[in-house]
Amino acid sequence: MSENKETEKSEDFRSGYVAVIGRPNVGKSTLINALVGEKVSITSKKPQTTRDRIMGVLTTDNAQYLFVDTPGFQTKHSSELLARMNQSVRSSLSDVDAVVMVIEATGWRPEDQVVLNLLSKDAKNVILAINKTDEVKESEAMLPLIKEAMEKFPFADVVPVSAEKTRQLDVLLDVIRKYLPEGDKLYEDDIYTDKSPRFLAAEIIREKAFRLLGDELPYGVAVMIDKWEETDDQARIFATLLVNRESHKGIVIGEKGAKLREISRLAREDISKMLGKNVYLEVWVRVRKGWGDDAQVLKSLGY
Ligand SMILES: Nc1nc2c(ncn2[C@@H]2O[C@H](COP(=O)(O)OP(=O)(O)OP(=O)(O)O)[C@@H](O)[C@H]2O)c(=O)[nH]1
Ligand SMILES: [Mg+2]
Repeated sequence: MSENKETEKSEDFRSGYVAVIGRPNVGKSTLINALVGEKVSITSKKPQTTRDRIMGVLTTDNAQYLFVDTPGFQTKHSSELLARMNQSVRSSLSDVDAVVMVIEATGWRPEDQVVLNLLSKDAKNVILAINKTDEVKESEAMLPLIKEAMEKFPFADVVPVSAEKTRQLDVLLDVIRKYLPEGDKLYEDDIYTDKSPRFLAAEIIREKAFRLLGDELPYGVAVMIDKWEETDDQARIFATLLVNRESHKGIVIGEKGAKLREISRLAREDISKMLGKNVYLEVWVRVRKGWGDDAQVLKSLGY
Protein backbone atom coordinates (compact mmCIF):
# COMPACT_ATOMS: atom_id res chain seq x y z
CA MET A 1 0.00 0.00 0.00
CA SER A 2 2.64 2.46 1.05
CA GLU A 3 4.67 1.37 -1.95
CA ASN A 4 1.77 2.27 -4.19
CA LYS A 5 1.61 5.70 -2.75
CA GLU A 6 5.30 6.18 -3.44
CA THR A 7 4.85 5.27 -7.07
CA GLU A 8 1.91 7.58 -7.39
CA LYS A 9 3.88 10.44 -5.95
CA SER A 10 6.86 10.02 -8.23
CA GLU A 11 4.61 9.76 -11.28
CA ASP A 12 3.11 13.04 -10.35
CA PHE A 13 6.40 14.90 -10.27
CA ARG A 14 6.91 17.14 -13.26
CA SER A 15 9.97 18.83 -14.66
CA GLY A 16 10.76 20.84 -17.71
CA TYR A 17 12.21 23.84 -19.45
CA VAL A 18 10.36 27.13 -19.54
CA ALA A 19 11.65 29.94 -21.78
CA VAL A 20 10.86 33.44 -20.59
CA ILE A 21 10.70 35.89 -23.46
CA GLY A 22 9.63 39.48 -24.02
CA ARG A 23 10.77 42.86 -25.24
CA PRO A 24 13.52 44.62 -23.27
CA ASN A 25 12.74 45.85 -19.76
CA VAL A 26 9.39 44.14 -19.15
CA GLY A 27 10.78 42.42 -16.06
CA LYS A 28 11.79 38.94 -17.28
CA SER A 29 14.86 38.69 -15.06
CA THR A 30 13.08 40.18 -12.04
CA LEU A 31 10.35 37.60 -12.55
CA ILE A 32 12.77 34.68 -12.73
CA ASN A 33 14.64 35.86 -9.62
CA ALA A 34 11.33 36.17 -7.77
CA LEU A 35 10.14 32.73 -8.89
CA VAL A 36 13.43 31.04 -8.07
CA GLY A 37 13.91 32.99 -4.85
CA GLU A 38 17.57 33.67 -5.63
CA LYS A 39 19.33 36.28 -7.66
CA VAL A 40 20.20 34.42 -10.83
CA SER A 41 19.94 37.19 -13.34
CA ILE A 42 20.88 40.84 -13.07
CA THR A 43 18.24 43.54 -13.49
CA SER A 44 18.13 47.28 -14.11
CA LYS A 45 15.87 50.10 -15.19
CA LYS A 46 17.66 50.18 -18.53
CA PRO A 47 16.69 47.96 -21.44
CA GLN A 48 19.04 45.23 -22.68
CA THR A 49 20.40 44.33 -19.28
CA THR A 50 20.43 40.58 -19.89
CA ARG A 51 22.85 39.48 -22.61
CA ASP A 52 22.95 35.72 -22.19
CA ARG A 53 20.53 32.96 -21.69
CA ILE A 54 20.68 32.14 -18.01
CA MET A 55 18.91 29.30 -16.33
CA GLY A 56 17.18 29.63 -12.99
CA VAL A 57 16.03 26.42 -11.29
CA LEU A 58 13.13 26.13 -8.87
CA THR A 59 12.44 22.82 -7.17
CA THR A 60 9.18 22.37 -5.25
CA ASP A 61 7.50 19.24 -3.79
CA ASN A 62 5.81 18.45 -7.05
CA ALA A 63 7.86 20.04 -9.80
CA GLN A 64 11.20 21.26 -11.02
CA TYR A 65 11.06 24.34 -13.21
CA LEU A 66 14.04 25.13 -15.40
CA PHE A 67 13.49 28.76 -16.32
CA VAL A 68 15.51 30.13 -19.20
CA ASP A 69 16.00 33.89 -19.00
CA THR A 70 16.64 35.53 -22.33
CA PRO A 71 17.78 38.96 -23.52
CA GLY A 72 14.94 41.34 -24.38
CA PHE A 73 14.25 40.82 -28.06
CA GLN A 74 14.66 43.99 -30.10
CA THR A 75 15.16 45.05 -33.68
CA LYS A 76 15.81 48.76 -33.31
CA HIS A 77 19.57 48.77 -33.01
CA SER A 78 22.17 46.50 -34.46
CA SER A 79 25.59 45.25 -33.52
CA GLU A 80 27.21 41.86 -33.41
CA LEU A 81 26.39 41.62 -29.71
CA LEU A 82 22.71 42.45 -30.26
CA ALA A 83 22.52 39.99 -33.14
CA ARG A 84 23.85 37.30 -30.83
CA MET A 85 21.44 38.32 -28.10
CA ASN A 86 18.51 37.97 -30.49
CA GLN A 87 19.85 34.68 -31.74
CA SER A 88 20.00 33.36 -28.20
CA VAL A 89 16.31 34.21 -27.75
CA ARG A 90 15.44 32.28 -30.90
CA SER A 91 17.46 29.25 -29.94
CA SER A 92 16.06 29.15 -26.42
CA LEU A 93 12.61 28.67 -27.94
CA SER A 94 13.48 25.34 -29.42
CA ASP A 95 13.17 22.37 -27.14
CA VAL A 96 11.29 23.94 -24.26
CA ASP A 97 8.15 22.56 -22.68
CA ALA A 98 6.49 25.89 -22.15
CA VAL A 99 7.03 29.55 -22.96
CA VAL A 100 6.18 32.48 -20.72
CA MET A 101 5.85 35.66 -22.71
CA VAL A 102 6.06 38.73 -20.51
CA ILE A 103 4.37 42.04 -21.30
CA GLU A 104 3.59 45.07 -19.14
CA ALA A 105 0.21 45.76 -17.59
CA THR A 106 0.26 49.29 -18.98
CA GLY A 107 -0.54 48.04 -22.45
CA TRP A 108 0.35 46.08 -25.57
CA ARG A 109 3.21 47.63 -27.54
CA PRO A 110 4.36 47.16 -31.14
CA GLU A 111 7.60 45.67 -29.74
CA ASP A 112 5.52 42.94 -28.10
CA GLN A 113 4.29 41.99 -31.54
CA VAL A 114 7.90 41.63 -32.70
CA VAL A 115 8.45 39.10 -29.91
CA LEU A 116 5.26 37.27 -30.80
CA ASN A 117 6.49 36.90 -34.36
CA LEU A 118 9.28 34.66 -33.05
CA LEU A 119 6.75 32.04 -32.11
CA SER A 120 5.43 29.73 -34.74
CA LYS A 121 1.70 30.08 -35.32
CA ASP A 122 0.97 26.70 -33.82
CA ALA A 123 3.32 27.04 -30.83
CA LYS A 124 1.77 25.31 -27.84
CA ASN A 125 1.97 26.00 -24.13
CA VAL A 126 2.58 29.71 -24.49
CA ILE A 127 1.54 31.51 -21.32
CA LEU A 128 1.13 35.25 -21.18
CA ALA A 129 2.37 36.88 -17.97
CA ILE A 130 1.15 40.44 -17.62
CA ASN A 131 3.76 41.96 -15.32
CA LYS A 132 3.95 45.17 -13.29
CA THR A 133 0.30 45.00 -12.25
CA ASP A 134 1.33 47.19 -9.31
CA GLU A 135 1.67 50.02 -11.81
CA VAL A 136 -2.00 50.01 -12.82
CA LYS A 137 -4.68 51.08 -10.38
CA GLU A 138 -7.73 49.09 -11.38
CA SER A 139 -7.51 45.38 -11.97
CA GLU A 140 -10.46 45.70 -14.38
CA ALA A 141 -8.15 47.66 -16.64
CA MET A 142 -6.55 44.31 -17.37
CA LEU A 143 -9.61 42.87 -19.11
CA PRO A 144 -9.31 44.85 -22.36
CA LEU A 145 -5.59 44.07 -22.45
CA ILE A 146 -6.24 40.35 -22.01
CA LYS A 147 -8.83 40.51 -24.79
CA GLU A 148 -6.46 42.38 -27.08
CA ALA A 149 -3.64 39.90 -26.42
CA MET A 150 -5.86 36.88 -27.05
CA GLU A 151 -6.84 38.33 -30.41
CA LYS A 152 -3.17 38.42 -31.36
CA PHE A 153 -2.24 34.94 -30.20
CA PRO A 154 -4.05 31.94 -28.71
CA PHE A 155 -2.23 32.00 -25.37
CA ALA A 156 -2.78 28.82 -23.36
CA ASP A 157 -3.25 30.87 -20.19
CA VAL A 158 -2.99 34.47 -19.08
CA VAL A 159 -1.75 35.42 -15.60
CA PRO A 160 -1.41 38.98 -14.34
CA VAL A 161 1.53 39.22 -11.90
CA SER A 162 3.84 41.63 -10.18
CA ALA A 163 7.37 40.28 -10.10
CA GLU A 164 8.55 43.12 -7.91
CA LYS A 165 5.78 42.79 -5.33
CA THR A 166 5.75 38.98 -5.75
CA ARG A 167 2.03 39.02 -6.53
CA GLN A 168 0.32 36.01 -8.12
CA LEU A 169 3.56 34.11 -8.57
CA ASP A 170 2.11 30.96 -7.00
CA VAL A 171 -0.72 31.13 -9.53
CA LEU A 172 1.77 31.47 -12.36
CA LEU A 173 3.73 28.45 -11.07
CA ASP A 174 0.59 26.31 -10.90
CA VAL A 175 -0.31 27.31 -14.44
CA ILE A 176 3.15 26.55 -15.79
CA ARG A 177 3.21 23.18 -14.03
CA LYS A 178 0.22 22.02 -16.11
CA TYR A 179 2.38 22.19 -19.21
CA LEU A 180 5.42 20.38 -17.85
CA PRO A 181 5.82 16.71 -18.65
CA GLU A 182 5.94 14.12 -15.90
CA GLY A 183 9.52 13.41 -15.11
CA ASP A 184 12.28 13.33 -12.56
CA LYS A 185 14.44 16.14 -11.33
CA LEU A 186 17.28 17.08 -13.62
CA TYR A 187 19.15 19.03 -10.95
CA GLU A 188 19.72 18.51 -7.22
CA ASP A 189 17.40 20.44 -4.92
CA ASP A 190 19.98 23.03 -3.91
CA ILE A 191 21.03 23.99 -7.44
CA TYR A 192 19.44 27.23 -8.57
CA THR A 193 21.34 28.11 -11.73
CA ASP A 194 23.49 26.58 -14.46
CA LYS A 195 25.98 29.44 -14.30
CA SER A 196 29.23 29.40 -12.35
CA PRO A 197 29.98 31.74 -9.44
CA ARG A 198 32.60 33.33 -11.71
CA PHE A 199 30.02 34.18 -14.35
CA LEU A 200 27.56 35.44 -11.73
CA ALA A 201 30.24 37.63 -10.15
CA ALA A 202 31.06 39.22 -13.52
CA GLU A 203 27.34 39.83 -14.03
CA ILE A 204 26.99 41.43 -10.61
CA ILE A 205 29.79 43.88 -11.45
CA ARG A 206 28.09 44.61 -14.77
CA GLU A 207 24.80 45.21 -12.97
CA LYS A 208 26.36 47.83 -10.72
CA ALA A 209 27.96 49.54 -13.72
CA PHE A 210 24.61 49.42 -15.53
CA ARG A 211 22.82 50.99 -12.60
CA LEU A 212 25.42 53.62 -11.72
CA LEU A 213 26.39 54.83 -15.16
CA GLY A 214 24.36 57.18 -17.37
CA ASP A 215 22.06 56.11 -20.17
CA GLU A 216 24.31 55.25 -23.09
CA LEU A 217 27.50 54.05 -21.50
CA PRO A 218 26.35 50.74 -20.04
CA TYR A 219 25.89 49.23 -23.48
CA GLY A 220 29.58 49.60 -24.08
CA VAL A 221 30.53 47.84 -20.88
CA ALA A 222 31.60 44.24 -20.45
CA VAL A 223 33.23 42.49 -17.50
CA MET A 224 35.95 39.87 -17.45
CA ILE A 225 37.17 37.95 -14.43
CA ASP A 226 40.97 37.80 -14.66
CA LYS A 227 41.79 35.93 -11.48
CA TRP A 228 39.82 34.09 -8.84
CA GLU A 229 41.48 32.81 -5.69
CA GLU A 230 39.21 31.17 -3.16
CA THR A 231 39.74 29.64 0.25
CA ASP A 232 37.17 28.44 2.77
CA ASP A 233 36.59 31.87 4.19
CA GLN A 234 37.69 34.32 1.52
CA ALA A 235 37.58 34.95 -2.21
CA ARG A 236 40.03 37.26 -3.94
CA ILE A 237 38.65 38.37 -7.28
CA PHE A 238 40.38 40.48 -9.93
CA ALA A 239 38.19 41.78 -12.73
CA THR A 240 38.42 44.06 -15.76
CA LEU A 241 35.67 46.36 -16.87
CA LEU A 242 35.96 46.76 -20.62
CA VAL A 243 34.76 49.98 -22.21
CA ASN A 244 34.43 50.93 -25.86
CA ARG A 245 36.05 54.33 -25.87
CA GLU A 246 38.91 56.17 -24.24
CA SER A 247 36.50 58.91 -23.12
CA HIS A 248 34.38 56.34 -21.30
CA LYS A 249 37.22 55.23 -19.12
CA GLY A 250 37.25 58.46 -17.13
CA ILE A 251 33.49 58.38 -16.70
CA VAL A 252 33.56 54.86 -15.29
CA ILE A 253 36.40 55.73 -12.94
CA GLY A 254 34.75 58.99 -11.89
CA GLU A 255 36.13 61.87 -9.93
CA LYS A 256 39.06 60.70 -7.83
CA GLY A 257 37.96 57.15 -8.59
CA ALA A 258 34.67 57.57 -6.76
CA LYS A 259 32.41 55.93 -9.37
CA LEU A 260 34.55 52.84 -9.76
CA ARG A 261 34.89 52.54 -6.00
CA GLU A 262 31.11 52.62 -5.63
CA ILE A 263 30.64 50.02 -8.38
CA SER A 264 33.21 47.79 -6.68
CA ARG A 265 31.77 48.28 -3.20
CA LEU A 266 28.23 47.36 -4.23
CA ALA A 267 29.47 44.41 -6.28
CA ARG A 268 31.64 43.14 -3.44
CA GLU A 269 28.63 43.19 -1.07
CA ASP A 270 26.51 41.13 -3.45
CA ILE A 271 29.27 38.69 -4.39
CA SER A 272 30.05 38.22 -0.72
CA LYS A 273 26.38 37.43 -0.07
CA MET A 274 26.33 34.99 -2.97
CA LEU A 275 29.46 33.12 -1.90
CA GLY A 276 28.71 33.36 1.80
CA LYS A 277 32.22 34.56 2.53
CA ASN A 278 34.44 37.58 2.72
CA VAL A 279 35.34 39.01 -0.69
CA TYR A 280 38.30 41.09 -1.78
CA LEU A 281 37.50 42.62 -5.15
CA GLU A 282 39.71 44.61 -7.47
CA VAL A 283 38.22 46.10 -10.64
CA TRP A 284 40.33 47.69 -13.36
CA VAL A 285 39.03 49.62 -16.36
CA ARG A 286 40.44 48.97 -19.81
CA VAL A 287 39.57 50.37 -23.23
CA ARG A 288 38.91 47.84 -25.94
CA LYS A 289 37.56 49.71 -28.94
CA GLY A 290 34.52 48.19 -30.60
CA TRP A 291 34.48 45.04 -28.46
CA GLY A 292 30.73 44.80 -29.13
CA ASP A 293 31.49 44.00 -32.77
CA ASP A 294 34.61 41.96 -32.21
CA ALA A 295 33.77 38.29 -32.59
CA GLN A 296 36.85 37.16 -30.71
CA VAL A 297 36.26 39.37 -27.70
CA LEU A 298 32.59 38.41 -27.66
CA LYS A 299 33.56 34.77 -27.65
CA SER A 300 36.00 35.23 -24.78
CA LEU A 301 33.25 37.01 -22.86
CA GLY A 302 30.98 34.05 -23.43
CA TYR A 303 28.41 35.81 -25.64
N1 LIG B 1 6.76 48.34 -10.83
C1 LIG B 1 7.31 47.20 -11.21
N2 LIG B 1 8.53 47.20 -11.75
C2 LIG B 1 9.07 46.01 -12.12
C3 LIG B 1 8.37 44.78 -11.94
N3 LIG B 1 9.15 43.80 -12.43
C4 LIG B 1 10.29 44.37 -12.86
N4 LIG B 1 10.25 45.71 -12.68
C5 LIG B 1 11.29 46.70 -13.01
O1 LIG B 1 11.46 46.74 -14.41
C6 LIG B 1 12.82 47.02 -14.75
C7 LIG B 1 13.35 45.99 -15.71
O2 LIG B 1 13.43 44.74 -15.06
P1 LIG B 1 14.33 43.56 -15.64
O3 LIG B 1 13.98 42.35 -14.85
O4 LIG B 1 15.76 43.96 -15.72
O5 LIG B 1 13.72 43.44 -17.10
P2 LIG B 1 14.12 42.45 -18.29
O6 LIG B 1 12.86 42.14 -19.02
O7 LIG B 1 14.89 41.30 -17.77
O8 LIG B 1 15.03 43.41 -19.16
P3 LIG B 1 16.17 43.02 -20.26
O9 LIG B 1 17.07 42.00 -19.65
O10 LIG B 1 16.85 44.32 -20.47
O11 LIG B 1 15.44 42.55 -21.45
C8 LIG B 1 13.59 47.05 -13.42
O12 LIG B 1 13.74 48.40 -13.04
C9 LIG B 1 12.67 46.30 -12.48
O13 LIG B 1 12.83 46.69 -11.14
C10 LIG B 1 7.07 44.81 -11.35
O14 LIG B 1 6.38 43.82 -11.14
N5 LIG B 1 6.60 46.06 -11.01
MG1 LIG C 1 16.78 40.67 -18.20
